[in-house]
Amino acid sequence: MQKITVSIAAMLLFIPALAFSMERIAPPEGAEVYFIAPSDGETIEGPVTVKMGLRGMGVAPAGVDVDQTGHHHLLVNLPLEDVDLDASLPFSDQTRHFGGGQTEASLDLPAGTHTLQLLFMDYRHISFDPPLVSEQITITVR
Ligand SMILES: [Cu+2]
Repeated sequence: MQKITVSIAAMLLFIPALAFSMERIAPPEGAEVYFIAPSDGETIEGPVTVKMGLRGMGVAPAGVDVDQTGHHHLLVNLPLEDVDLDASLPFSDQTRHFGGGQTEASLDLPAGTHTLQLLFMDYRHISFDPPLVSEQITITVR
């Protein structure tokens, strides 16, 4: 009985530590995120089809904690320097989540020039350390 009490006490101590831990995870060696489409400098008739590429890791839905997986995010007209990589990424038009595990998306963007950058994050929407980002590309929507 005493053993059970001790185990439960240990679990109660451990659970809050897990819930609030925002330690960033190191990605596997050689993991890479990149655009399959569009290409940098491309002029496109909207809507824009974005195809997200990933090497060396797997895609899993948000909230599913499987080792060496995560989900795609797209920064729209937002420089990486403006993202707090130690916090959970907010949901906005500039920070889009593909938490269903999507690798392709259709974007409605107004006519003009836009920058796009992929950011691959873990099941908690937290960046890996170092961050897994694509190059930032610039497209023009007609
Ligand atoms: Cu997310």
